[in-house]
Amino acid sequence: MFFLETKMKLLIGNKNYSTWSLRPWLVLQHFAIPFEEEILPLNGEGWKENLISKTPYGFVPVLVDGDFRISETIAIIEYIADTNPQKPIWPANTKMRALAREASALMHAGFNEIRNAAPMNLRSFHPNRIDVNKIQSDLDLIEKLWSGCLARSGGPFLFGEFCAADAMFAPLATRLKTYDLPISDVVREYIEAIYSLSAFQIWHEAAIKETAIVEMDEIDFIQGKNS
Ligand SMILES: N[C@@H](CCC(=O)N[C@@H](CS)C(=O)NCC(=O)O)C(=O)O
Repeated sequence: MFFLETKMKLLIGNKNYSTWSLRPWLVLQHFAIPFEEEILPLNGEGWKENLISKTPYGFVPVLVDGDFRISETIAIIEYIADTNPQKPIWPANTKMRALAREASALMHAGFNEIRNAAPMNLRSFHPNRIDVNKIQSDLDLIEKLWSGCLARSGGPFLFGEFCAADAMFAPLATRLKTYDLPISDVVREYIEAIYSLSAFQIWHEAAIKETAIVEMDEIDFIQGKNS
């Protein structure tokens, strides 16, 4: 008897802008888990209605595995890890795994200053546009968290080898670079490790070819709105 194994599908937003989509996509790609992707644009007429019709709650990413659909980035990554126990998606050591989940939870629930002020925009470079005073506490937390993890693991990633926690922080790493924010050498080196990852490079290459504009993620729009 033959069983036709269907590939999982990840529904994602525009690669230039969609931070949440990048995270599970990186996990699937880096750990060589077969998947297809479908882009649901976050721009253009009727984009939200399209999202609502194709996703459980109107947001991407969503992982589709046969007739099963799961949304929320953390839940998606946990599902990928549970269904691929042979892949080191989380650190093997129980305490390190707990700390990697702690870091991921911090990212999922926090860093609102920098998220609001400096949207991911992979094809752009916007130095001197962000008022650093307004995001200083997030920058301090990044320094503390990342340098602590890197000192403990020895790098190049937060827990040594690339894991789900690095995928969670990859969009934040791009924001630090895009807006040329003040960071230590340790943090700069970590950002370079993310940019050197072949899975990230594949996403990045596709992102910078995109031409669609998501206004709410453009710094001119955000700063115009807030001024
Ligand atoms: N908490 C969600 C956040 C998902 C999210 O906000 N996704 C954005 C794209 S990066 C989205 O779908 N935006 C559509 C909207 O704002 O209506 C997760 O963890 O996946």
